[in-house]
Amino acid sequence: MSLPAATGFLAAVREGDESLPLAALATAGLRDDTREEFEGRTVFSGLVHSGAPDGARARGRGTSLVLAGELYNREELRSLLPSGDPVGDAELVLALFERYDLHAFRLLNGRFAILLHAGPRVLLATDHAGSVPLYVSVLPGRVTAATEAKALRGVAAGRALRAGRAVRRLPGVHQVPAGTVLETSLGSGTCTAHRTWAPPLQRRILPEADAVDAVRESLRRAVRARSGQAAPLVVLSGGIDSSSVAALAALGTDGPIDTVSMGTDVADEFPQSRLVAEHLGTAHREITVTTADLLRRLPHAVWAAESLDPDIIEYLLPLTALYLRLEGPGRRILTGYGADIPLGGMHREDRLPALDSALAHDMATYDGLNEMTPVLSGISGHWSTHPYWDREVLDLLVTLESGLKRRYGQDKWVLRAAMGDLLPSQTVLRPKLGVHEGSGATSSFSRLLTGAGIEPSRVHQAKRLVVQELFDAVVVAGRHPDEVETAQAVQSVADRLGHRVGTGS
Ligand code: AMP
Ligand code: PCX
Ligand code: MG
Repeated sequence: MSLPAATGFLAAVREGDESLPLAALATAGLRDDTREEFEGRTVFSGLVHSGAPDGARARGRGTSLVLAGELYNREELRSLLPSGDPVGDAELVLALFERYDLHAFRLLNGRFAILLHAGPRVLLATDHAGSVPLYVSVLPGRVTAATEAKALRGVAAGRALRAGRAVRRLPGVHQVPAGTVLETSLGSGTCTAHRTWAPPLQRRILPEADAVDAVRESLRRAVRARSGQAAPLVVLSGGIDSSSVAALAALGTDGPIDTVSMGTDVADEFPQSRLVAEHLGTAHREITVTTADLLRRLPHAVWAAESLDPDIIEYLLPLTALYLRLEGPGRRILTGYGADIPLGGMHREDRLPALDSALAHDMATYDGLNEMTPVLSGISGHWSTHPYWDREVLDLLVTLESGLKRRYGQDKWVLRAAMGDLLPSQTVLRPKLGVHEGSGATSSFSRLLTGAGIEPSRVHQAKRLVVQELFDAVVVAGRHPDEVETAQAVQSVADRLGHRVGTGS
């Protein structure tokens, strides 16, 4: 099986046998809706799956669990249990829960969202990075949760939870924080958040060679754990992050892996990615999206990511457009996304204190941005995964002292040094170019706004408002993004901003 058993869910636990309208998710795939009774409680689960939904559910004595996503340290986890026991990831987590209770979630390295019901307790768990978003609405006797906020629009307004993050204009809907188990008591609806992972604050000192070896080995394991049975597909920009993932995936796969690079009519990184593809002998494809089509995908990016951050939406826009162009059966996609956060790659100056500050800030603020949501590729039936945000890789990269990250005038030095022998030297030395720059997404979006009469100084503010407008349409109002026009949202924002200037308010 190349995709996880389930890639998304909507689930509910009710006291009594109330029925529940099971709403649609943007994540594409087969749908399996199940209803089970447990001593006066009803558990519903609607899964988006790829042919074997049973692997995403587990049932014990008075307990049940649904899991969207996958685990990356299965062997380690199995070693904690009597041999030959659980098969699927859902069963594995439930068996660990029986042994460790909610502390089981501290053991997991994965990309998942989980609802676990154990008698009157309902636990909602995210992975360390919150990489599979999880939303919840809680009322006494009723807990409803989903991997997409829009699936909870029709649910009666839940109570305000201090333990979660309120979602814009969806009263009573909260997002479960990253690396958290939210423990709910079904009868009273009270919630307690238990943190299961936190970004490390300390920094480690390692000799160059040890740091380089550790980075190479941990990244190799993360890529291997994510590669699946069939050849994976790597979304390749030809930068050091994605090229390293492709190189390690190729090293661990019999036969060629697949790579794909996207560009637009204004910008692409085709020559740089072709160089890597040829070096690694991958089956490589180039996909060109016109700028008009790229901008038309803004509602889809917001629909999938459910993010209100205009910068994040700009990074995700070209990837959304790329995934939507990948036809055929669902693929397992590896990306280099996220490397720049623990390595300070977006930071373009030489001073270490500034690099450390940027890193500390990024590690303290990633939660809730949804930049690694699987829904981005899920809307076209694919499954994406991010080796740099593997729990072990991330712990290592964050903690390395910043002098290993910026060294000899290079950014992300430790990664470049670790991959030196597997990639062309041009690739190893290539300076960072963000996906929003390499595809022209930032400049195209800016031009769209200035073309609508928005002053350059207000473009960033206008982007934020356009994203909010799109969020209100495709998440809050539940409209399909094919029916929502970017141009209309831009016009409405231009009118609002114009009006404010005109009236001086
Ligand atoms: P970045 O860190 O900005 O290069 O982008 C994050 C990730 O998105 C990269 O590591 C690649 O996996 C992917 N990506 C970026 N640009 C492209 C592109 N032009 N074509 C395909 N994938 C890309
Ligand atoms: N990236 C980064 C992520 C950047 C921003 N996220 C954050 N600070 N939480 C990466 O791939 O690491 C680019 C384009 O660079 C997206
Ligand atoms: Mg990158």
